[in-house]
Amino acid sequence: MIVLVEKHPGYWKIILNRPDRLNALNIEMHAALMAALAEADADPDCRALLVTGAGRGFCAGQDLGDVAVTKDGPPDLKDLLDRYNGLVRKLRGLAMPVVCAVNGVAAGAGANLALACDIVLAAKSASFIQAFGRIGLIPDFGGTWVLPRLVGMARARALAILAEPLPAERAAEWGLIWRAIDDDRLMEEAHALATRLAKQATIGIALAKRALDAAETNTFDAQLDLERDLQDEAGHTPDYAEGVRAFLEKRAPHFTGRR
Ligand code: LHQ
Repeated sequence: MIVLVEKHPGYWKIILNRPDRLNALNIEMHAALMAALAEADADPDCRALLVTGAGRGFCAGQDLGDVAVTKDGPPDLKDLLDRYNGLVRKLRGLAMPVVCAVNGVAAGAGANLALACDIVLAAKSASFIQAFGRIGLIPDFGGTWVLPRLVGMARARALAILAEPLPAERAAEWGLIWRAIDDDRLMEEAHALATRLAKQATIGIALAKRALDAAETNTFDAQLDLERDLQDEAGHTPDYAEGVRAFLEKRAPHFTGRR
């Protein structure tokens, strides 16, 4: 299986599984990943995702073996990018938290796949490479959008133009990712985080994600209105009632993630 899905209590672990190619993305992997995301999305018992890679790499981006220029000219990159865009839109739009455990090198679309997730943990030995420039391409999979927002335009430009590896610890210092973790602790910590998220107020988290995404383009005034509307929606969830009740009763809440 090119993408493995492990079902844990409350969350699914999605593993990119082409370790001999450093989990480079091909059409089959795109389809499998998209199917796994859609299935997770449709399962109310799946309240968080954990995405990682098999073997020593996280994901080396597009499989370059599939996109070589032939005597007939370049492949249809527009068509390919439509696929990429569908996948990253699906991932970012998921109404649940997505943790990424970057277990090794994340290059090209592989780096931006990780950066599309909500909370990115990386092994200290891992690195992020905007490798596109090395082959004459531009950062895609949302890279040109997300990079300047995460690390500022000066660093985004240097990352895109120089295409040098950014080690995980530096990526955490720069705010590109949440945390760099000792290699031998990465998966344990990632599972602990997914377990914790699977017990949180899922709808509230989904609404917070929506608000943060909208903030990228909204005016302050428009964002205040959106916060009012989404807060109203959150305030009507059973998890809000339970959260306040548990606080007042001085006990831990039991959230269901249901409407
Ligand atoms: C690979 C790949 C790979 C195939 C490692 N493909 N085999 C969108 C639309 C349209 C067109 C193109 O792209 C895009 C988006 C993109 O993602 S563009 C960017 C594509 N990715 C890259 O340019 C990265 C290419 N890979 C690398 O630069 C290196 O492999 C890195 C720095 C990731 C890792 O280096 P090493 O740790 O030294 O490993 P390696 O290079 O020895 O790779 C291990 C094997 O994996 C090797 O095969 P082999 O048969 O020699 O063992 C590589 O050929 C293969 N591999 N990346 N993207």
